[in-house]
Amino acid sequence: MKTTFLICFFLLVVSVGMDAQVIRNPSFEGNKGASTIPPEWERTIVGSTPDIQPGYWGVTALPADGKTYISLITRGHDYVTPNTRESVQQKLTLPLKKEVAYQYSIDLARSASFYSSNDRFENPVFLRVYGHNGNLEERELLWESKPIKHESWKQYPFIAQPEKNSYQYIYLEVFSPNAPSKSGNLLLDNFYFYPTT
Ligand SMILES: [Ca+2]
Repeated sequence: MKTTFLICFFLLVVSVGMDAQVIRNPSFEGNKGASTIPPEWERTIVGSTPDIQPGYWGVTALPADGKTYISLITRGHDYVTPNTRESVQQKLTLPLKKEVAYQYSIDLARSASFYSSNDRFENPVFLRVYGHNGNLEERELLWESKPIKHESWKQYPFIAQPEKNSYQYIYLEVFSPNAPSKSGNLLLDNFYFYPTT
């Protein structure tokens, strides 16, 4: 019994240590659907309605990892709700600490087809990764991708190092690289944290 307790305690300590900055459900696995979000992830702002793909809005790409992934869109200047964007976030088990460098990678792609009955969302967009503590007005940009034009998955390694504060939330949002903004999409999968210890 004592041995079992010690083993359990050791595993708990190890798991807590290794849990820091680990992304839960990093592969965005969940029940496919429009305007739905995978377990462990949260909606952010009104009008942000990510989808669990493939199978919706003409998106057919196979997952980079597992069975599902998510899509985020921008709505252009000529859309009924113009210049709006989708995003997702996760409250981390332990915060991203100020002035600590965390190594991640994420797989990104663009779907050549992404449409509703009246609109198309097929322009390239880019991803921004932020940290925040519940107030989006005070979020800090940690990394941004280039505009994602390719339709096959590519892995993007990046370093997230908060400079202003420590952050409880990691927040992913897409932007149009154009002015005026255009409607576009981004597919996201396999958001991976690389422990450095
Ligand atoms: Ca996946």
